[in-house]
Amino acid sequence: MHDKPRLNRSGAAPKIGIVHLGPGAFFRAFNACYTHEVMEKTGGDWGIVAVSLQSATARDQLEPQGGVFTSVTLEAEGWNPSQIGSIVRTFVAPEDPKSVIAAMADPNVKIVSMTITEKGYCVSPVTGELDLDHPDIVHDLLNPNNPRTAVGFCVAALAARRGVGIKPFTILPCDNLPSNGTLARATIIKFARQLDRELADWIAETTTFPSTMVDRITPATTQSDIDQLADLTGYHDPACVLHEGFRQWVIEDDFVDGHPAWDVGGAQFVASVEAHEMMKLRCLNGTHSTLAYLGYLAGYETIADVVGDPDFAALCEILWRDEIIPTLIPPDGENLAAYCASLSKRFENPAIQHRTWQIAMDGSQKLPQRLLGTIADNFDHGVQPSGLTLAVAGWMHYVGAIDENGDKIDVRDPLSDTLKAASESGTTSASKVTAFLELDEIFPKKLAHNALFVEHVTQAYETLAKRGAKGAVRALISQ
Ligand code: CS2
Repeated sequence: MHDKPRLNRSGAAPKIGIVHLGPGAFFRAFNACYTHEVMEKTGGDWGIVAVSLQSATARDQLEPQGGVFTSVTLEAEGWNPSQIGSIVRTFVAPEDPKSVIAAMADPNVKIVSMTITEKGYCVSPVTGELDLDHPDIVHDLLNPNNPRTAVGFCVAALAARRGVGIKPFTILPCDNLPSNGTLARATIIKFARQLDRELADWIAETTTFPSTMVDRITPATTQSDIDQLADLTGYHDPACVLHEGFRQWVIEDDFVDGHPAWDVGGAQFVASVEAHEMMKLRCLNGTHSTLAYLGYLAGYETIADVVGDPDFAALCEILWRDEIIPTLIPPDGENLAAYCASLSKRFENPAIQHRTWQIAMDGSQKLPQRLLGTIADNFDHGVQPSGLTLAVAGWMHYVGAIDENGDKIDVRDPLSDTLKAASESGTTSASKVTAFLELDEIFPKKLAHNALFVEHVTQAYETLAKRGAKGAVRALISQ
């Protein structure tokens, strides 16, 4: 334990105006910082009640220090810490769901935002709709006043607000999913319709669900980070977050009852975020996942380590130039080549210890919007995307949970058992790849039945088996 005093709030906490679901590192490095800055600069009652839907970690880190935490910007000159005071309370939903619903039903709460990761939306990848057979959704439909999911809590709170005649809140998804607002709207209305058609109609008519694009590279905080910060500041702060200086927030301007002036912190309010979302999901997250799987298999610990290998840096350039940028429409004001050049610099940042293992998590939930859509678009335009196909083959090897040295990989994925079984199907690359492609909760049938894709991903899988990730990347960039 530290001999340093615990960080704590000095002065009054802001009045609450936002409930946020998913108080993880990204939320603290992103939403909480923007909102803190708005209140510092322009005031406003935008204090945040943070709600963890599962773990007590964030609550146990934040409550003892009044919700205040340290945001550390990792700059070339070193660490730049600043204290963030926008979080006022932190709840652990399973401990007291009724208090969470009450907090969301408070008439002063105008926004419910969320960073619940891709799997938090309980969407069936096959239908793209709310999965009514998802065990937590089944539970919440049977126990609507004692929910477990973001969908369940939003509908219970909206029902409470409707019941006492107050307007709804705006629901603001902040996860790496295309059209995340549209997705949240569809899932919440579908869930509500199972319970009460009139409630569902009220939500559809009165509630707004703006989509957003969010971007700030934020590695998981380590104990070493906490210790180093304590030495730097003299305070013990287990809730601290470390992140790059870059950040970008593009938000559809569609709010029921106002919003913080996040644009004072550089956020952009637009009519549609679709082009920004596609640019970011494909250019950043697509290459992130590519580097994570192939880089991990090649033995690299962090993204900076991976792009420090010239062959992997060259692979990124090929992906951006030949396989990703051609599938995109540039958002207004953005130059895609320049955007990717800036990504290259961001990935190279040695101060950002962003582990390939962390980014490799939940690939079954990430691949469709980061890689598979881009691959399908390439094929639709007569292009064989060999780099992205190698990335998919790399993922297949990664989820086989044995690395190139024969050591176990700690694969974190909701479908890890299913994926392991697919990797053990038969003894040939073709049989294993076929088993993966039959997983229609990941691979759209059109792509899984594309003979060219099947042929090339099988070849890539075989090349990885024979030559390893470094050999396979070297071969690809030498073509
Ligand atoms: C990363 C993202 O962990 C991952 O999957 O690709 O968290 C990435 O760091 C952010 O989207 C950057 O904005």
